[in-house]
Amino acid sequence: MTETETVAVRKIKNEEQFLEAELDEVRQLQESAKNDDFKADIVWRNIILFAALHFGALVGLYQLIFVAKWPTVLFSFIGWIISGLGITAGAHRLWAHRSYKARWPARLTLMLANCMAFQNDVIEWARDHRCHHKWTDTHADPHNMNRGIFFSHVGWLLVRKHPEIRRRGAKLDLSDLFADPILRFQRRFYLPLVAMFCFVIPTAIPVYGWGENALVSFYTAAVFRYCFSLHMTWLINSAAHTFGYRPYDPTITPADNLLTTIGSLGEGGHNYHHTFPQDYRTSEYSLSVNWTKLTIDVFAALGWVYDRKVVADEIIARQKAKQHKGH
Ligand code: ST9
Ligand code: ZN
Ligand code: ZN
Repeated sequence: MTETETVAVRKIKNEEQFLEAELDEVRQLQESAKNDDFKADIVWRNIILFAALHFGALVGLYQLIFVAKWPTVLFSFIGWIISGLGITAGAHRLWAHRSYKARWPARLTLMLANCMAFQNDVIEWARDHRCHHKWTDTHADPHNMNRGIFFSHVGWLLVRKHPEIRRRGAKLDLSDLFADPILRFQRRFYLPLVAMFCFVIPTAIPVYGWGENALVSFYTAAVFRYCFSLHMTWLINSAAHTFGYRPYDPTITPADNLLTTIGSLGEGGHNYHHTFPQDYRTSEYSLSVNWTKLTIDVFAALGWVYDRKVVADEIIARQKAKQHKGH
């Protein structure tokens, strides 16, 4: 064996050992997640704020059905799409997974849409999401499914985080996120940006655009739209980790689910996504309702984004076939 070959073999062996150690760590975490008696500290401030938000959203739903002018209804619908894209195309596919590259006009647009979604700044969102993928269903996963469907849906936002999240999360490399001046700007001015893009502007447009009553506008286009979009997002952590098909890896909780795909603008191919997180489509199925993919493709046609990563069809087919061997 030549020296270069020996070095290459040693490198592969090191990598194998490293991967084995990582797997062991995840297995240990999964075991401890199943049987321990960790008690979480309730954050009453969040419970009160979310209760108020849901009360406001019910008022908004009533007004949307019985009171609001039809352009306000349409505008609330568009608000769900725009803010949703700030999460799906922005925080999720671009920043958390780096599944494509974006020039500044796309990053700025997505950052502002993301402020409309008000789901924590992108750096915090992507940090939690990287934890979710690396340590899925363990105590280091912020919305660990083993703590129940309510916890993974919203409960995780109502209690202090498990110390394992902070401990393991501190090891993540977030340098790419902090290197983006648009994300540093968002983090620095997050609350005023959210106030403007999630509440003030969505309330003002119906009022000045077509003479909607200001309160009706606030409850429908801001409060209801915000609360609805939150649930559509949270369903990916709860429903799409519970119900559906698991063609790519039957051993994990994430599942492919058409209903959550519709509500989340194309994010419900969750078994696929956890198997191939680097694919900018986040799903190879139900592409017809994958509005996020469509948007990224339109951005690409404008020259705003490039280098969209996809997993080759043969690899997808092989992965699927592997699961059905012997069944
Ligand atoms: C919201 C987010 O709703 C929803 C995300 C859903 C994700 C879904 C993913 C699915 C795929 C994509 C599908 C998209 C579909 C979209 C469809 C759209 C139509 N690593 O948090 P703190 C450290 S947000 C490393 O205060 P507590 C760190 O040092 C809703 N370190 O912990 C941190 O300090 P800093 C609106 C971490 O005190 C420090 O700990 N927002 C990590 O335990 C303290 O952090 C809210 O409601 C980590 N992962 O409080 C706010 N995490 O940040 C809710 C923390 O300065 N949040 N550290 O570096 C809170 O109030 C609090 O976070 C808490 C925990 C009470 C939950
Ligand atoms: Zn997931
Ligand atoms: Zn993801």
